[in-house]
Amino acid sequence: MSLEHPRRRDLWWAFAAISGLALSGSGRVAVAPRIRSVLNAASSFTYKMQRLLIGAHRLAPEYSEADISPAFRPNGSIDPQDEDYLKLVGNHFVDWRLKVHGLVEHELSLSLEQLRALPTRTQITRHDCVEGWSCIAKWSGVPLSEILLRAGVRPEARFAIFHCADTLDDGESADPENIRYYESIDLIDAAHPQTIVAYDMNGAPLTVRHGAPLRLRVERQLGYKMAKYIMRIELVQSLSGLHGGQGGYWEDRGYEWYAGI
Ligand SMILES: Nc1nc2c(c(=O)[nH]1)N[C@H]1C(S)=C(S)[C@@H](COP(=O)(O)O)O[C@H]1N2
Ligand SMILES: [Mo]
Repeated sequence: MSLEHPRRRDLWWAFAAISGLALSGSGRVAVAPRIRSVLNAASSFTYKMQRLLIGAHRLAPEYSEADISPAFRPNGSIDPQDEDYLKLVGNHFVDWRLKVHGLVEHELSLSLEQLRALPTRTQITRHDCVEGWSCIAKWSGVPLSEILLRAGVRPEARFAIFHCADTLDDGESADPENIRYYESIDLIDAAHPQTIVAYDMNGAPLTVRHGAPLRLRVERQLGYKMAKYIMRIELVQSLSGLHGGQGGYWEDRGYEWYAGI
């Protein structure tokens, strides 16, 4: 019974969402714009069904204040030395803007102040690194769906790419642009209620080691998906034209693109 219930609920949701999509063209059924845009963006019926059936709605566990780890381990880049980033740090990110571009109706350029004025979500979640450690923290930020709603996702878009400020020198690439950290998620995860771009950690602005001024939280996936030092969010149809073509810095080096927990 306990196994059946969520599955049936997801089936109903899939059915409702897809029939809603079919009817929405006639204007008779109002479907939440963010869900409609995600479903429009999915290229095939099979993709829609598969993605919905593995649980578009499932929430990652949330914890209480008492569970917050006393020390949250920083990992990967913790002190980027890129010149453009150091300039932004030097001026307390007053000149930093989040650019939202690619397959959108309206390009956005948002200051931290503007981001803080948008709807907020706070969540206490567990971060699992692929290396085998976990930490719990409280994250506050803007649901990515709220940003995408304002940018307007074009129907061809299927993925959101997060372009980061930090260069990881793997000694292999001659072009520094190829070794800037980047990550991507599909539009189902982009619309998930726990997918936020976070500016606060445990009630204080993000520190540099944890990704200041803005980092992704995509709570149903592993730590390497949680892009820190976000500079741009780009909506694209395909991941193949970008860097190594696998959708992320670590994916280009052999990690799974969908890093489900
Ligand atoms: N820009 C950027 N984002 C990144 C990384 C990185 O090196 N650069 N490392 C990833 C990995 S492997 C993990 S586990 C988490 C670590 O986040 P933390 O430093 O807040 O613990 O960030 C992820 N996001
Ligand atoms: Mo990680």
